[in-house]
Amino acid sequence: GLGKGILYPRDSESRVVKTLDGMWNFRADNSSTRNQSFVDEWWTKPLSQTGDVIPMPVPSSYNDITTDKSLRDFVGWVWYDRHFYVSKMWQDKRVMLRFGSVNYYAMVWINGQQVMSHEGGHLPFECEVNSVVSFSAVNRVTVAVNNTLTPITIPPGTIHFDSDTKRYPAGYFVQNLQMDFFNYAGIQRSVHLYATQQAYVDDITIITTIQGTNGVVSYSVTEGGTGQGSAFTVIVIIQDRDGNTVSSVSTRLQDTIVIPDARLWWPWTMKPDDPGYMYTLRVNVVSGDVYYQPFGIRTVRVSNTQFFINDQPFYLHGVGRHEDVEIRGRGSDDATIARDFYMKKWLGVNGFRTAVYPFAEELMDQADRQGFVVVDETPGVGITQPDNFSPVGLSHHKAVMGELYQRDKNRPSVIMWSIANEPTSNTAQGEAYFKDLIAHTRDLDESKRPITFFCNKDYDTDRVAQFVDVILINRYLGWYSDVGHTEVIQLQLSDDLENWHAKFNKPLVVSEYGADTLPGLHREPSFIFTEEYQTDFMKEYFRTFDKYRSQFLVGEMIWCFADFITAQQLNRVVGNHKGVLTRERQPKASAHLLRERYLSLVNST
Ligand code: GCB
Repeated sequence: GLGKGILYPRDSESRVVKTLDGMWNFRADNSSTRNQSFVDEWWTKPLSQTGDVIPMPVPSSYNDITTDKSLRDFVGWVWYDRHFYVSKMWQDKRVMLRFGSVNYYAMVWINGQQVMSHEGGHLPFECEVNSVVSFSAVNRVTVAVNNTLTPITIPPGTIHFDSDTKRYPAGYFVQNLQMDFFNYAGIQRSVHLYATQQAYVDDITIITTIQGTNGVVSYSVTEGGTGQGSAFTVIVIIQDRDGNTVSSVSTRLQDTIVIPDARLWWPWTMKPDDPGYMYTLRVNVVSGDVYYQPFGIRTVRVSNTQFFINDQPFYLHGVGRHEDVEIRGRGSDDATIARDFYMKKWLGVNGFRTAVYPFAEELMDQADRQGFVVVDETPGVGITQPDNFSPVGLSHHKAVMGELYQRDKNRPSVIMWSIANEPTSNTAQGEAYFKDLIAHTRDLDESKRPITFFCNKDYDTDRVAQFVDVILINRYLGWYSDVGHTEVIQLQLSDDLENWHAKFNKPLVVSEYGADTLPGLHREPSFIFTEEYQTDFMKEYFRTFDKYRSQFLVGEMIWCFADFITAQQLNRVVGNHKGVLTRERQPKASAHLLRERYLSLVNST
C-alpha cells in the first residue's frame, strides 16, 4: 500500500485551516564543522537565544533575500523557528502540521521535540502534533533544512573539497550539480496548521471514465483515526461547479457513481468556452469530518501515433518551465502563479511541463481549473553518474514518485508522468534502473496515465524508451551542436523523428528545443544570442513540426517559458536565457512568433 494520504488542507464545515506563513526567525549554521547547531541542540530553545537571527519570509527560498553572498551560495544546515498558538477550540480535534515543500532535507521540532523529518524538495509532508503542542500556552516550531545534494539524492550532486592550502582557503569546497538551475533552498511553499475531527478522511482516489454521455466516477476513501471499521460510515455525493448535488448518495467507502450528461474536463484549446470543468466529491464521515475533493471527468490514452483526451486527438503546444522568480527564488506566490497563467494563455500554450520537479499545489489547482495539461515530473534530473544508480537511490526515487502520485493522482490536468530528465538511458545500468521505476509507476496509477521521460540520447543507443508510452526528446540542433547553423535543423530533426518512430512505433513529442537570447540584442542577419536568432531558429523547428504533426508527432514544447537563474557558469550570463519571456514575464520577439503559431493551432483544431 501507499500508506498515508496527503490531501490538500482544505477548509470545510468540519475542518479549520490556518497558515503559519510570514516572517520566521532564521540562522545558518556557518560553523567550520557545519554541524555545531546539532552539538549545541538549537532546537531546544528559541533560535534567537543561540545567536543572531534574521527575519526570513516563508514561503521563499532564502538565497536571494539578503545581500550576503555566503547565504546565497550556502550549502549545509539552516534553521528557522517561530511561535504559534493552537486554539483551545481545537483541543478535542486532530491537529496537523503540514509543509508544502522544504528543499531539500527537513527536520521539524515542536517545543523541542522532534515530530518529523522529510527527504526531498517540492513535495508536501505532514504529521499529527496533538501530543506535543500546548492548547493553553505559546508553542515553538523549529525547522532545520539541509540543501546538500549527494549521489543518491534526487536530484543528485557532489561536493568537491580543495585542500591545497597554497591555492584555497581552509574549508574550501564547491558543490557540483548535474542540473541547469539554481539549487534554491528553504521553506519554499506554505506551512499550514489544520484541525480535523478525530475520525477523518485520510485519502481519496478518484478514477473517471466516460460511457456515452455518462461520466463514470469510481472513488475510494481511506479512513483514518478513531471510529475505523463499521463505525466509520460515510455519506458521499458529487457536486457540480456551482455546488449543486448531481448524484445519488453513496454510503460506501468504495463505489462507482454515474453522472448522466456529464460535463467533461477539457484543455482550454479543445473547449475554449468551457475549459477545465471540475466537480467535487463531498465525503462526509458521519461522526463529523467533511472533505471536498475536486476532480474532473476525462480520459487519456495513446495509440502508436496519437494522444487522445476524451477520445479526441490532442496536440500539445506547450512550454517547459521552472518555478523561478526574482527575490523569492522558488518560493510560491499567488501573484506569480496568476501572471504565469495569463501569459501562457496569451501565448496560446495549452500545456506545460513541471521542469524538473513537482510544482506547487496552488499552481496545479489553476492548471486543473483553467484547463491546461501538465506533464508532471519527479525531481529526477541529472541521474547520469554511475554512483547515481545505486539501490538506495532507486528506492528513494520510487518513494518520491509515490509521493508525487499521492499528491497529484486526482488532478485531471496531469496527463502524463515524467520519471526523469535526461538520465543516462543508454547503458545496462540505466535500463535496469528505469525499467524498475517505470514498472513501479505503472503499479501506482490505476488510471493508467501514460508514462514518459525526457530523453537526450539517440534512437540507436537509448535503452529506456522501449518502456514508456510516449517518447519525449530534447534537442538543441543549431545550438549545442552546429551552433549558428539554422540550415541543419529541418534535416537533422526530420531524420531523428523518423528514426525514433520507425524503431519504437510510439508517439513523439519534441519536448525541449531553444536558444539563449538576450532581449534587446539585435543583429541582421541573425547571430546567436540575438532576438533574430531565436526566431529564425524557431521557424526551422516549426516547419519540421508541421511535417510530422499529422503523422506521429503529438506535441512540441519550447524551452523555455521564461528566463531563469542557474549556478554561475561561463555559458550562463546571469542564468539561462532561453525564455520566450524574460524572467519578469515580458515578451521577447520570440514570444510574439510563438503566440502567432500557437493561436493558429488553436483555431485549426
Ligand atoms: C536541457 C535540460 C534543461 C536545460 C536545457 C538548456 O536539456 O533539460 O534543464 O536548462 O537543456 O538550456 O541547456
